[in-house]
Amino acid sequence: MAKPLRIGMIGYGFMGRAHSNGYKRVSDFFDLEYTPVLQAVAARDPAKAKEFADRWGYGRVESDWQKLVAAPDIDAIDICTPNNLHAEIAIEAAKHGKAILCEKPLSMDTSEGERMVAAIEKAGVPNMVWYNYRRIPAVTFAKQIIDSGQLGRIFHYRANFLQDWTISADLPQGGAGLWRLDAKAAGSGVTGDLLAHCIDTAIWLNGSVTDVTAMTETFVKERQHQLTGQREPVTIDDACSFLCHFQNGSLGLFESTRYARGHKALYTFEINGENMSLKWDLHDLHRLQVFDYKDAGNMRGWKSIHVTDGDHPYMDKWWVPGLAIGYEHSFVHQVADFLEAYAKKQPAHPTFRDALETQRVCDAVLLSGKSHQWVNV
Ligand code: NAI
Ligand code: SOE
Repeated sequence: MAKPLRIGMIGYGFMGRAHSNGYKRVSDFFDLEYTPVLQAVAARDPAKAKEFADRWGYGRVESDWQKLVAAPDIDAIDICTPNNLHAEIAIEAAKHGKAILCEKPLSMDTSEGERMVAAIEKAGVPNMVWYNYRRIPAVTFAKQIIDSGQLGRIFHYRANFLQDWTISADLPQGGAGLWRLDAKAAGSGVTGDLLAHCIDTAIWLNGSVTDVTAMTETFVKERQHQLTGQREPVTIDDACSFLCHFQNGSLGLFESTRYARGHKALYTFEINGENMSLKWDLHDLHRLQVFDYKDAGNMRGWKSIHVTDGDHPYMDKWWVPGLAIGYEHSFVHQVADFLEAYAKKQPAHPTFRDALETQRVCDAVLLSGKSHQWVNV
């Protein structure tokens, strides 16, 4: 019988649901030494928290997160709150010796991230950050192909994360649902929210970024704040594009915006090596596009691999070849990988330290956006 890992969840919004689904599904499909137990959820609104707990099967509700991180019946704290609470909760949870799973971006900025890494490493607690796109089978498969060396020397890496939900100048900022527009809650705009995913995947697939030059823009300069009722300056980046060098000598090109009319969550990346190129698109998440220069000349072309076979990453745990899984399964996979690492007392990637590297790139990008200079990471 699997041993319990008792989860204390903080925040019951979008990610609270995505993670809860991951915890609930994982042991049905993966054979693991530990199984998550939905022990308790903490949130400020007791009625809403109770409704969430009842729906998802959490054992009890705590009125504030401080009680949850100190509770003796909790093994792991899952941080699903807006970004400005990640550090405080993680540092406190580390003091209580809890394992910590934290949503992305790790922190509001690099210095806060460094304090978090110092705290969790001092406490020696298991830790992981939810950069879940790594766990989409086609993305993990791209990693396997790249690591096999088949691409040869890498020349280019490019990624986009495009949305369109903040175009209206009437949209308020701050508070429930709109904290992403308020720099005090989010830290930054698209850089920390969307490019952080692209940067995490890029570092994982293509290695470290050495320096960056960026362009940022805030298209709507003032918005009504939901909490104060006042019109206040908008200080997040609405759009951000940057160029970079990777340590392996390749060149990077990244773009993210919430003003690309028609795009809801278009995350794409492409990597070009001397022998092979790979590209992926979140809207067609099961497919990995591959161009292999080693194919016979008259047969060369982009092929589209449907990553659903039993020998593709994670897919032997699901249905029969050809049948699809989706976005939510990336969280199931991340829970499975965390539990496996937890049982073996090994790091679960991306660790807080891995995510700090992404944070450093984000900060360099934001600094370059202001200074209009190249910035070393
Ligand atoms: P959300 O707004 O849907 O939910 C946030 C939750 O935090 C709400 O339940 C809210 O009541 C709670 N909360 C706020 N202040 C609190 C406090 N003081 N104590 C306890 N609970 C508090 O936000 P969402 O979309 O779930 O985002 C949460 C985190 O997840 C963010 O860091 C975000 O960047 C990240 N995220 C990651 C995604 C991914 O792809 N890995 C996708 C969406 C969000
Ligand atoms: C923003 O709309 C958002 O939910 C991000 O916060 C997530 O990290 C991204 O995965 C999807 O878009």
